[in-house]
Amino acid sequence: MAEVSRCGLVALVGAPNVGKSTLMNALVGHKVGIVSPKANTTRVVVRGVRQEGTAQLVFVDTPGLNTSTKAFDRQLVQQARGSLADADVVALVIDATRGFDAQAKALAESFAAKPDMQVYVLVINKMDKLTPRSKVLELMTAAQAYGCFTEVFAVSATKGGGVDDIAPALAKLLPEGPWLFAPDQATDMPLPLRLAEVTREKVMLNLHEEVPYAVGVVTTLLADDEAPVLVQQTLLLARDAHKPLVLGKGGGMLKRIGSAAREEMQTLLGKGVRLELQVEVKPRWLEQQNLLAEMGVLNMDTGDGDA
Ligand SMILES: Nc1nc2c(ncn2[C@@H]2O[C@H](COP(=O)(O)OP(=O)(O)OP(=O)(O)O)[C@@H](O)[C@H]2O)c(=O)[nH]1
Ligand SMILES: [Mg+2]
Repeated sequence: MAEVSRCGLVALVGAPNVGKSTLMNALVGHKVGIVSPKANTTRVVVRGVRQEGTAQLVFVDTPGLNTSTKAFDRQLVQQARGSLADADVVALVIDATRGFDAQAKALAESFAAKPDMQVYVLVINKMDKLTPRSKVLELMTAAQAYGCFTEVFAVSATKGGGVDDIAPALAKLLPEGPWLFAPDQATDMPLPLRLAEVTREKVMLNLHEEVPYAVGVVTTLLADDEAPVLVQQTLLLARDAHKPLVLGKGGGMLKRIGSAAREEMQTLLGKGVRLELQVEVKPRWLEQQNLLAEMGVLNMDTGDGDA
């Protein structure tokens, strides 16, 4: 007898920096979401697809939930909460070394208050950093006490340990239904946005303190019928004072960002890329809805973030 097809959304939620995007990339087997050591790297809700037997798991990586009151950060949190509400399975990701910190605790308590509303699982990530490893037992006991987690996984998203157990277990929890994506599609993120995110990751990795958070990246031209593929992007800066830092001495910083981004774009596209970056100071870009939508921070279809 043929097995039924299953398909569902698995939202990865949690505090900033716990490794949600790294985990999603490991689960999908492709780099679809950007990663950096800095908190609040993800600004865009990214979907990544994985086939597991007859099931299609659609992972939804979300911006880390934080308690910032800044309008821009609130929009990110709203996006993350929207994805959480739509999901068939909610995977709370925690950092093993931080355990149930205030953010994770608040989420776990909210799940425990409505245990039948969705299926909840817990992913204890960064196990490679936990010493002694036996400390995980305390976390497992704490998880059990919430009474809402159907499964608990202890993994290392960077080293790979335990990650392979997640998809088969989650596949069984998904509802029956037709697949939403073509089997070879890793993400539904539009290519111009995906390429802008590649550059933003290099911005996050190379610039420091408040500067990278005030930079937005927009792809203004993508000519993929040309060889090499031509990509033009604009880095939007919120402050004039950031310009010398983003450009660097003799333009060196921008060159470094550009060449790292170009290299990754070539790997992604499997073709040569010519990347042209320009920098524009646009003090209010963080409030401009059209720019935010272009960067995927706002979902135009649902009008999210209008508040
Ligand atoms: N040691 C170790 N580091 C990890 C692991 N998973 C992720 N990291 C690192 O943790 C940092 C944050 O990873 P991200 O995947 O960007 O975290 P995130 O939860 O998506 O963060 P936000 O998007 O800011 O909410 C990066 O430096 C990762 O390399 C892990 O299993 N072990
Ligand atoms: Mg992330």
